[in-house]
Amino acid sequence: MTLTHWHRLAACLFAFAMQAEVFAWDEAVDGDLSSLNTAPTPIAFTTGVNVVKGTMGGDAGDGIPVDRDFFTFTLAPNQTVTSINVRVFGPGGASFYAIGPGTSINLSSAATHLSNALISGPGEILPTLAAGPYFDGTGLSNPIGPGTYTVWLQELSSVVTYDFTYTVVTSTNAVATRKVPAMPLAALLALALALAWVGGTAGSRNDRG
Ligand SMILES: [Ca+2]
Repeated sequence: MTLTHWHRLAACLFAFAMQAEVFAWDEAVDGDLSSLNTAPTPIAFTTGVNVVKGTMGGDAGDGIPVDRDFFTFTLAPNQTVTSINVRVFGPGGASFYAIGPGTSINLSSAATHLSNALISGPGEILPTLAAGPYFDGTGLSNPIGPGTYTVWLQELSSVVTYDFTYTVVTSTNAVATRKVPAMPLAALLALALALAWVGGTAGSRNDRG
């Protein structure tokens, strides 16, 4: 295998690793997310695409309690969230999504939220959240920076099935990616030249012996 082939293989493996999905939380497997805004379920996100899926909401008037879903996640100092993509959301309506700072979120005052929005169906929502809250809020950056956050999902008029992905980027990977074209190639060429020189020297000695 030539050096070019090795580089192509490494690039493919890196791309695969970056796109790999992780089921960060699947209610069908991991259980219902917390319904308490003061004790959200902690979810450990990893670098790459983190899937959070489940159901929430309730049918107003039929006696079924509303299932609000709350979870919290933490981004390390070198991590950001670059995408919040809604892949499944139905039945479509105008469900409430909010994100706030810390390990709880206020149900009675949206002024303490970073941002919030009404979700009607699939699509990327981070730009919408970053553009400004639907109700009062202090603002959310895009990408979302390091820190701890709590998410609140709520629908009052129907039971909603949802599937979100949260894409986490770790900056050490970004730095490594930028260095790939220059450093490893130069190092490998130097190593190849050194091995060729050593091999040539050894060959010369054997010839003399
Ligand atoms: Ca739920």
